[in-house]
Amino acid sequence: MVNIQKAAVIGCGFVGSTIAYTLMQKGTFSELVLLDAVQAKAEGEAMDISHGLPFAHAMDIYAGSYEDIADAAVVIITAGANQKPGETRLDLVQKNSRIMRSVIGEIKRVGCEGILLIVSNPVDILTQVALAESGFPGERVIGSGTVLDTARLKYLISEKLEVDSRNVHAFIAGEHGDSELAVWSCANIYGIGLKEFARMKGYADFEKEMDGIYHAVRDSAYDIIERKGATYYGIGMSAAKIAESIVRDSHTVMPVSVSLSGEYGLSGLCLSIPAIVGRGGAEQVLEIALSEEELEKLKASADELREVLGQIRQ
Ligand code: 6V0
Repeated sequence: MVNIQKAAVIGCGFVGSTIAYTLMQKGTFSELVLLDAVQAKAEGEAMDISHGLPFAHAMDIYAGSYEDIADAAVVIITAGANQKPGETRLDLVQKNSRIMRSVIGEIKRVGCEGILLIVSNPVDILTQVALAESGFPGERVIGSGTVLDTARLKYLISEKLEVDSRNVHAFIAGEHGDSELAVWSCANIYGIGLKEFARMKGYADFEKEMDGIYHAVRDSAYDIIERKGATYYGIGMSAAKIAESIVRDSHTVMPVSVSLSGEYGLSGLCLSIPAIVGRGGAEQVLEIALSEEELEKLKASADELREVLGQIRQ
């Protein structure tokens, strides 16, 4: 049995605790279970976040066990290790894959039937690991993918064009990482083509600005980590929005990381493509007419992910 009013966050570091805090403020769920390998961390976060409840919505937030999450509708996984000095990216992938497998093993053991929302990095690889390990149907295992990158893209476009970021419709697809791509062919401001809108705002040639925006989006995490050591507010809002779309069954279109089965000629891996997100998870993967260049970039991004998947399977 799934309790649609209940969610769980596994891994209560910077990211997990920020997601929990965001969910508390939004009042999306009535029960939120926090879990961490360090039980005291989950307990401390549950206490601290609960102290905001008199200013928000009534709900129950507590540090629990895997048994407590058996009926959660959404299980958000942020557990993971950070890269240590001297450690390669592949070492980290292997370490986090092991963590993901053990977390999924516990989720299966308690018979959880909720939607898994994977946030730990590398998110596309770990979504694939979670999918394979859980044996759940593809729509029930979602990665936060490029939802955060898309928010960054919308924000940077809005800054450049001096328009409300909620009027910006544009998205990032592919890997949540260096090979991601901006799908400019679909970008518009309130239905007005991006370049046409830019012309109205006095840009004779917006192409150069678009290139700068893409690079700023792609390198955002590096730029933030260099300054403050971690990123968590943007992903907090992104993951909360995905969870909200599931619990409210809102059928929101978002570029989540999903298992592809033939769409865009790709299969056997997870990457970000706009999908309709509702109570069933990623209910429909949308096959959008991409430009030839975008399709090529998407396939190149898939190749990068396949290479890493091949290495961790060895
Ligand atoms: P953090 O602050 O080190 O927190 C990780 C937490 O996971 C710690 O509290 C650990 O104790 C806990 N943990 C480790 N192993 C387990 C386990 N087996 N079971 C339960 N808990 C465990 O890291 P932070 O919160 O900053 O980042 C978490 C993950 O999110 C990392 O992989 C980041 O790279 C990733 N991010 C993903 C983003 C995205 O867009 N998908 C964005 C930002 C960060």
